[in-house]
Amino acid sequence: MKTRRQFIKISAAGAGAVALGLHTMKVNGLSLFGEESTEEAASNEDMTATPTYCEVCFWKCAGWTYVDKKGRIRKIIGNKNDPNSNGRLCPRGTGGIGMYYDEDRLKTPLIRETKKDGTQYFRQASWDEALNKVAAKMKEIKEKYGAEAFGYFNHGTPGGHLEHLMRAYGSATNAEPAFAQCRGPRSVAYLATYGAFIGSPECTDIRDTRCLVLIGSHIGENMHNQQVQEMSMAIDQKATIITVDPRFSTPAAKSKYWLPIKPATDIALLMAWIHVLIYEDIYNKDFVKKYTFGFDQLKSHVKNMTPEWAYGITTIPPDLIRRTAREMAGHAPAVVIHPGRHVVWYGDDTQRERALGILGALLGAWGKRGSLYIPEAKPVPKYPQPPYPKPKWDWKDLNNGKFPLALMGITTEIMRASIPRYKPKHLVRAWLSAGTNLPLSMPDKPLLKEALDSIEFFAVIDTMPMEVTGYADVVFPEATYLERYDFLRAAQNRYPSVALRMPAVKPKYKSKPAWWIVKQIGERLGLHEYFNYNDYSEVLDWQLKQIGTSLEEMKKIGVKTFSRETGPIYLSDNEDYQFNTNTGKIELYSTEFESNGFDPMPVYKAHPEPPRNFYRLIYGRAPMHTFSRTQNNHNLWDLMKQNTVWVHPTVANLWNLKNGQKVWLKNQDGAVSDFAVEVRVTERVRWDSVYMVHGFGHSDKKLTRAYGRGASDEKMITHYAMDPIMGGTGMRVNFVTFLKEKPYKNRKEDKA
Ligand SMILES: Nc1nc2c(c(=O)[nH]1)N[C@H]1C(S)=C(S)[C@@H](COP(=O)(O)OP(=O)(O)OC[C@H]3O[C@@H](n4cnc5c(=O)[nH]c(N)nc54)[C@H](O)[C@@H]3O)O[C@H]1N2
Ligand SMILES: Nc1nc2c(c(=O)[nH]1)N[C@H]1C(S)=C(S)[C@@H](COP(=O)(O)OP(=O)(O)OC[C@H]3O[C@@H](n4cnc5c(=O)[nH]c(N)nc54)[C@H](O)[C@@H]3O)O[C@H]1N2
Ligand code: SF4
Ligand SMILES: [Mo]
Repeated sequence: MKTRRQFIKISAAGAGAVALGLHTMKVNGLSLFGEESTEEAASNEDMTATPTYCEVCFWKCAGWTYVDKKGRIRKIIGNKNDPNSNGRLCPRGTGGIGMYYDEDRLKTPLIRETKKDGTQYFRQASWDEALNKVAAKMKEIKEKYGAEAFGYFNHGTPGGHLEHLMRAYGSATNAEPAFAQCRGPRSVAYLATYGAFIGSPECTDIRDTRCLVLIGSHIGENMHNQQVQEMSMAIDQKATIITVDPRFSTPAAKSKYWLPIKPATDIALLMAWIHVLIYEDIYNKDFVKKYTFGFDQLKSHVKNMTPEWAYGITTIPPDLIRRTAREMAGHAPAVVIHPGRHVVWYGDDTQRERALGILGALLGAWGKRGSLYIPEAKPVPKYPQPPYPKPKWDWKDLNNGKFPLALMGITTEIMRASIPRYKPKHLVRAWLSAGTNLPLSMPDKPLLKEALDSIEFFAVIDTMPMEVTGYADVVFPEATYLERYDFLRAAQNRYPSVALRMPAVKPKYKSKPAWWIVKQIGERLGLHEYFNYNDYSEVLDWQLKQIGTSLEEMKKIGVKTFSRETGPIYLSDNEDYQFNTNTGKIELYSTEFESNGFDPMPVYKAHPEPPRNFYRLIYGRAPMHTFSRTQNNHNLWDLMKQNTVWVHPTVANLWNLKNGQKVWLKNQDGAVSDFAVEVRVTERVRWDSVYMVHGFGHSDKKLTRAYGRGASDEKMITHYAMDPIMGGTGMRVNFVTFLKEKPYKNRKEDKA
């Protein structure tokens, strides 16, 4: 029997918390160094500015890092030529310096050891020892079971470097939470409907829209920079905003119409809107005739999906459904039906995304000013290296014929394939991860724990002692984004642009960039031809020269924009456009779904209701934090230290809960929150739901600021609804109740 993989709280021994000896400087109200200020602000002339793009979230805004004469990072500001940021960073981006100064950072490589009494702990190791250990394990796995048995989880830029190593090694057994826990359903639905992706940054023409329709998307709390800026322009230009959300979100407060929908019923509302457009004859006939396929089938499909029918399901009055549909039609085609981003809600999410795509097509809201524009990115040539070997099997084979339209690996399936009792077609024996904190981003903790107990080996590349590093056998400390070269950012936008990230300062402690870590491992595996450079700057310089610039020039400008090569941003009226679908048209009726045995047009199906005394757990973002990665960043911690649980006053009365009272949450499967969370009594959430900001409730003590603050939504998500089309895990299918008494005794670490 294998011993269980104990979660190790990284020991402070030798990792010594260092007094920073730095003083506070405030930028946009953020204290950058986390201590009281006596320091004079340095002027820009006294500092050097180096280009970067932000890694605090995945919008990847480009900016400048300012370093003073003493070599200290003093501020990060946006790059004016960058379309993603227009020269302004969001609070998280400005506070990104806190990632560099965080004294809890991983400082050296660590290796798991087991004492005679069975307790496990981390020992500091040299880079050589840690790299040798991982390379030896990779060799062993490859010899015994094939490289494919080494699975990996990746996200963000470090994840990209890890992917390069693993593909060169021979494995494509990978998944990232950014697909099956985020935007996977959107990608699959828009590909089937329009033959194209929405992409990131989303090609939403919010800046010039007349009507913005937000289904859950909580822009303003979801701080994706350019979208927030464009929404505020749209508000200034008096565009109509329609927000559908069971919670009075930040955009709901700016909206002409707020539709406080009963959660899990959006498909019914969308189909009723489609009904109104068709049966009131206010859809865009020319567009539908010219560009779409399956209108007649759609028309008869929605015949009975009237606003009165939807009212009974969604609780939105028929009159309001009609008025909002007419409002959209009145502004068409300058309407943005926002496709959302984190869209794994109820397991029928690909169908809901299809409904959004269909609604947009009926309004002709595609390729027109103020709707969805046609984005373009600059293709950056691949550095000359041999092609990757073809794995004998990959992530697709682990789906066992399920989820036929999945475009990327499915996290939960790789976990299941790591557990022998599930008798997977291929057993995954070891894992690597970079840039993802699986214990806080994956539903079904028991599955993750069982998978971790089953695998032979796990190595993690991270910057912080996060929950994920606690389960690793080897931990590699990565340098933060401010201390490293990285891939070029070739963002899609109205105009293509490329941005450079370069080190502003040397890596602190013994941290190293991911590109260096994977090169070291690769070379130990004999994969030299895939790492045919000494420094990543050589790769960048070569790539930049292929696209008409150079590293030298980019160091001065940071961002280069290019002219478009694929045609105009908007479609002209007399143009004929072939969509990359089976029929060459926008498929209102999806031939792809039909041939795979799925409903060719969306159908509303009822979802389970909360049991008595339970409330649906819904969650979202707060402007000053990103997922689980920023809670320990002192700048952002200053702005928001914990989450709360939003409870409607009726429910608060029923339970006699007071504002600010601490409670524990328990879900339908008996999972209890690790820490207490404060109640926020507010009419801004429906009575049938409670709301929490995701990312809090950290359980690793080494996160000295974030530990024990608030509760983790993830801990309450033991149940999820799999999307049969692409494997997304619908996560808003859990119900929680309140515990007023501490559910555990004598726990030293409990702060409540
Ligand atoms: N319950 C619940 N689950 C969710 C969500 C939710 O709202 N609620 N959201 C979902 C969504 S939309 C997404 S996209 C995923 C995101 O899920 P993840 O990809 O897991 O993102 P994070 O939680 O931010 O974890 C990022 C990890 O990367 C580390 N990190 C940060 N910067 C660097 C770096 O430069 N180098 C390295 N090597 N590591 C770094 C952080 O310390 C952290 O451990 O989560 C999904 N899961
Ligand atoms: N500040 C900040 N910004 C971020 C991120 C971050 O971590 N921090 N992460 C980024 C990433 S990767 C992503 S994917 C996006 C995610 O951001 P979005 O794509 O905007 O995420 P959603 O899950 O749609 O938004 C949550 C909203 O959905 C509402 N909601 C819950 N249930 C339902 C329902 O049944 N129907 C409807 N109509 N609404 C419902 C909630 O009340 C909440 O207001 O945010 C991005 N921006
Ligand atoms: S939106 Fe904010 S956190 Fe995200 S990349 Fe831009 S500045 Fe950074
Ligand atoms: Mo996401």
